[in-house]
Amino acid sequence: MREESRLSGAGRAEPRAADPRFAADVHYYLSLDPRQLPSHYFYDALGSALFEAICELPWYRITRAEMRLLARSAGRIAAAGPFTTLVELGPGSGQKMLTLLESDDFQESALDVHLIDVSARALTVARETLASVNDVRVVTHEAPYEVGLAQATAERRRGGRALALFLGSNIGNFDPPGADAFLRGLHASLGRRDALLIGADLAKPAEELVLAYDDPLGVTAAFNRNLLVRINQELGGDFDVSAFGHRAIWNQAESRVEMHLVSLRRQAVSIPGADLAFSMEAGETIWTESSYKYEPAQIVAMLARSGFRLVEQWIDDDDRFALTLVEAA
Ligand code: AVI
Repeated sequence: MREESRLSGAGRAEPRAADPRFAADVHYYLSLDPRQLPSHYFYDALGSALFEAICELPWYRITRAEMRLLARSAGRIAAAGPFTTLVELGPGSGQKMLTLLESDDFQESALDVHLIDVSARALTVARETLASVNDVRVVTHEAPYEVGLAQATAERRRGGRALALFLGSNIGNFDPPGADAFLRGLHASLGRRDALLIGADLAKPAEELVLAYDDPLGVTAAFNRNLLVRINQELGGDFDVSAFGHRAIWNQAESRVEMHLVSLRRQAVSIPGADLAFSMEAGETIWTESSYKYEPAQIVAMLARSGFRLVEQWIDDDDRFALTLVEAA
């Protein structure tokens, strides 16, 4: 749960009680050359709110493209069942699950819906979104994905099949070996004939991609810089947040958009909660995120390497996004 930061007499935020894993990761990743930070730390309360705002931006089209595809393909997805259990890893507001459940084809049988997230607040919002759907039992798991998925599949009805959803191109935030390992883990938790629906963004012209990750309103820049705010608040860091620029680049060779924070001047940084002090030169960067973009066949191949076979793939040609339905072989 988010703890409010407390201001000391000098007006400086005292560190909040920090997650020891966050402190260890900040120490490790900021000591690498080039300096890095893992992108999953973007999502504190403010970071999650900024991400929701990003999804509304006209230049960031992933969310809308995926919603269109879900509405269009819901009947075909349901026909690949019947499923008795739906499990969503990172349900966000619950709108995508709602789109599926509102389709007539999913309304024919009673369903258990499991929502998995480390954020209690996200789970509450998603549960409220789904409250109006009839004949659905919603179970929330405030847990890492692997833990929640194991709990959800252990609870499945005897003989019933599960459909897991991993949407929003979250797979793109893993590097290729990490994505393979993650998908292999999902495969190990699912039973034979269980299905996985995965949403992934496709490669497209560089200008479009850079605009999606460096928007003219500066929302993505704030999302990126908030990682430094979080380090200051939770680990007592003294990053001068305004002395960092936001940079988004398309790395064609690796097929990924990279986000970096660029130090605008030489500066000394101390982060007592992570037992770290260092200085940064003007122009030196912290690499904060990779967002891999795929070709449709690469997605199928990646899933096949982890033991899944293709059922069907749907492509949104306007915004170049793919929804891929596979079954555990
Ligand atoms: C959550 N994830 C899939 C987003 C993405 O597109 O990589 C996070 C994001 N970063 C910048 N804008 C959105």
